[in-house]
Amino acid sequence: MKHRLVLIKLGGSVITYKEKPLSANYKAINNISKILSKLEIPLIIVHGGGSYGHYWSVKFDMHTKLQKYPPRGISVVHSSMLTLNNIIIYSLNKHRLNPYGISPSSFLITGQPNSNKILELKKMTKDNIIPVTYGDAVYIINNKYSIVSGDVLMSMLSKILNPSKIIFALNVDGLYNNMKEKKIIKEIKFENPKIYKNKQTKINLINDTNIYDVTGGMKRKVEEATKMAETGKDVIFINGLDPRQIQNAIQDKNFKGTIFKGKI
Ligand code: IP8
Repeated sequence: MKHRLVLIKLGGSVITYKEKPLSANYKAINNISKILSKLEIPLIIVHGGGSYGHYWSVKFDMHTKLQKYPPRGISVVHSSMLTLNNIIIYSLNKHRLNPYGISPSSFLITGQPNSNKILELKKMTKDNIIPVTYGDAVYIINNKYSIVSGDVLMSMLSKILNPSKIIFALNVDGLYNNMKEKKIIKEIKFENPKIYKNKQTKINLINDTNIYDVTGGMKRKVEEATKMAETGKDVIFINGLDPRQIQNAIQDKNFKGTIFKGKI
């Protein structure tokens, strides 16, 4: 097996029903597991909070800002993320893959990525293991905590692991040109960082339909994708509810979605 690492983020809106507290989309999770089980590719999965982590974060008024939060909130947010992580692990296992749940606290020190710990994840993929990490409530410093988004973890991991593919599985087909026409923007080129950033800012305002999201929804994803593209990596947005698109994107086939072309 050629060692081409794929880093994939399963969005909370794909793996859960975001409007319904604590409800996993088992069908979507199983469909994704099924597709992944056919691919035989070294993989690291990051997943979002959806109606698990975000639901409790909103209840306890917790967000990405570094501050002291109620211990009950920290515990309940984390516990709900463990539950969701376990649902994904169970599904991947059922499809005879070898997932391994990893708390982001195990590779973050004072909120910063620890390279050695992160490099271990890549080493694990060589043993046919799939590390599965997630956005979470994380201890940062001086008894202050923060909700760390899975999107931010994607940037951190990609910087250190240099994956061959970076994929965000969303509940939409990609970035729309506008909400009226809903035409998918196929490619966003990084010709000129300034134009590129302006383009992003405009796009940011589009297709953010999340009712509750403490980490920034689509806007955050676009920001993180832009950061990754800035380091020369292509980033792909596809619809995770249509897992064939995940397969197509991973196997270099035509896919329906948006590609942020990395800066050359
Ligand atoms: O859904 C946030 O992760 P995201 C996780 O990837 C929590 O932004 C705990 C809300």
